[in-house]
Amino acid sequence: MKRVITYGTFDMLHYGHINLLKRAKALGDYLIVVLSTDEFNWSEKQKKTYFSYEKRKQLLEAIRYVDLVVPENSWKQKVSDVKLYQVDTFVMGDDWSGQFDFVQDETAAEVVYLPRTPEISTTQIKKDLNEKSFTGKQ
Ligand code: C2G
Repeated sequence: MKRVITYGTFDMLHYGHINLLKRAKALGDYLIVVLSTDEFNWSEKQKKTYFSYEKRKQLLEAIRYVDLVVPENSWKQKVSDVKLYQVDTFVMGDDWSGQFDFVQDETAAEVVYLPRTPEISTTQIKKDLNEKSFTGKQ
């Protein structure tokens, strides 16, 4: 069984996230998503998520590509996660390209960066919604 792992906030789940999860799962048989907790998002990424960890976890668990969702509490847990879950492939979108190559050096896992889906992001969704509500334009 080939195990794949990926990390993220996955707030306001959108098709860019789904595209990533679908391609990550296609690289193996079992996909583990390590989901940033609310505290981690706030303290480490200065992100205030729209949905709580529990809600974001519930959404991810409903996706056919996702087999397990566990919490991300620290930047420093990746190597131990990969070893703990006996991961073969570590996947991230290419906005992270090069940032996690150390995982390949310190574990048996291969690190893969996948192209991001263009033109969609949680930040963009929030911006568009704010503008529409402000101008009243549809
Ligand atoms: N993503 C994508 N295309 C988009 C938006 C996001 O492929 N249009 C990918 C990102 O590259 C990432 C994943 O979806 O691999 C989750 O994105 P975020 O929730 O924004 O995750 P991020 O804040 O980058 O957290 O320790 C790593 C961090 O937890 C990653």
